[in-house]
Amino acid sequence: MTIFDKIIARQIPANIVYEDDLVLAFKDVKPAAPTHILVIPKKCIPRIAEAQPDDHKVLGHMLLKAGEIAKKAGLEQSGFRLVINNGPDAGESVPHLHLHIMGGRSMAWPPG
Ligand code: DGP
Repeated sequence: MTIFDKIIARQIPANIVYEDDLVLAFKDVKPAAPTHILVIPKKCIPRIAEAQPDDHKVLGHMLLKAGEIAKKAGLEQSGFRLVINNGPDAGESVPHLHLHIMGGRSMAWPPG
């Protein structure tokens, strides 16, 4: 069970900003931007490279909800970034797929 499964099961606390049958969204405990929210599937897909064709519904849902959550957080005009880290070189640290929504400051490209 990952730390994110424990958040889904309410075994550890999190600042939850959105929830439905398929996904949960909560504030990142180590924010790297003024707004930093994680959107996770309730089903444990370890990382995007391990998603299966059957997961297309939840993957699309994550993106749609990320846009809605970013708008609700007031980021529509200023902009925001969506990030998925997959594997060691990308800095993935929790083996439960998560989409970072980051905004509230100007960001460099390419990322470090
Ligand atoms: P990544 O590096 O892409 O695997 O990002 C994992 C993120 O998860 C990282 O930004 C910190 C966040 N995180 C790790 N543990 C917890 C936790 O217990 N609660 C919350 N809210 N966020 C966590």
